[in-house]
Amino acid sequence: MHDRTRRVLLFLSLLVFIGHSLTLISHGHGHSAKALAAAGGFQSCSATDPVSVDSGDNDGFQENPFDACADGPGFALDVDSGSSTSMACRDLGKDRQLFYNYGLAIPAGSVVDGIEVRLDGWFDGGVGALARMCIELSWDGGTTWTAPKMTALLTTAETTYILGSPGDSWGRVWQDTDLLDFNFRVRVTNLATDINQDFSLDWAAVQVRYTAELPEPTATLSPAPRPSATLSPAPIPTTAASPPLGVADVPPPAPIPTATVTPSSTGTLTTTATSTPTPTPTPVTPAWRTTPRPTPTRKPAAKGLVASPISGIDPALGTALIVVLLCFAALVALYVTNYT
Ligand SMILES: [Ca+2]
Ligand SMILES: [Ca+2]
Ligand SMILES: [Ca+2]
Repeated sequence: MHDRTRRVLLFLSLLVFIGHSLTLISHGHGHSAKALAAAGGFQSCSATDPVSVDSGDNDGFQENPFDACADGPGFALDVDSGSSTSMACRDLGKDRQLFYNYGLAIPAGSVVDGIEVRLDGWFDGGVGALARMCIELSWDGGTTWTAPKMTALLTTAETTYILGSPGDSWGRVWQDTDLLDFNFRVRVTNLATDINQDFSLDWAAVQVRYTAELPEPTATLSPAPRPSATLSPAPIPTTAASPPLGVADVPPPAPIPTATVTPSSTGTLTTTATSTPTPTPTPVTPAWRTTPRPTPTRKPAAKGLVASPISGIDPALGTALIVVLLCFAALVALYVTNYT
């Protein structure tokens, strides 16, 4: 295959390759933002305080309250809870305890789908005694509270109660900042039909389920990879006059302007093999690394003069040299004639 043909084919292949890369890149854009639903698992508090005003005995879980910030081994205890026998969560005669600093931070702009509160609790029981626990949530440090939710009736064995659900946002739309430690609070209220009941709480945990918007993928134009070696090497020429494949990085030989047009035996003018480089084996580099060779040109001879076939000397200059030589010869002849 002729060098020029190979170069053209390689150039077209590169164009197709680059175009395909750009198509793939353009198809990678335009994704719509995706939403990611997530739940961080039940989280433990790291702070707790009793509610000391209008809350029964005003001492909440007065024994080991911080033990309710971990699932085992200890537990918080509210002895002889409350000062009333009401079973209403907002009754002022009930002991209450705050739990907070849950570390519930979620990505800005996320939508809170649901909040679940887990209570591992029990009570000491008694003939005919009924007991429950209530949960309320605050988003402003305890100033405002959601409507309360109650557990089922407690038993005398530790039992896990889940209040809320993955899709229950407790009657409000939460901002992501509402869950930050300085805003979010859990309030536990102990209800019993007897003011001598003891309440035990092993763990008061919170899990938030939310949907986060994933950021739009950044559009970046990556450069097309360099063509691999399998694309580039040209097939080995089959003509005898073609130079063999050799060591790469050897510069190609300078063109030898020996191209001549000679009549063939058929009488038609054809370009003979003399227009090709010397048959001396010469290494060539792969096609993609070679630089275009200058095309040998043959200047037309000046009218009335014979073109210098190989030397490359300008005919006009050759003529001038001949004239100078003839003049010099004439001077020598004159000198010889006059002085010998
Ligand atoms: Ca108490
Ligand atoms: Ca437990
Ligand atoms: Ca515990």
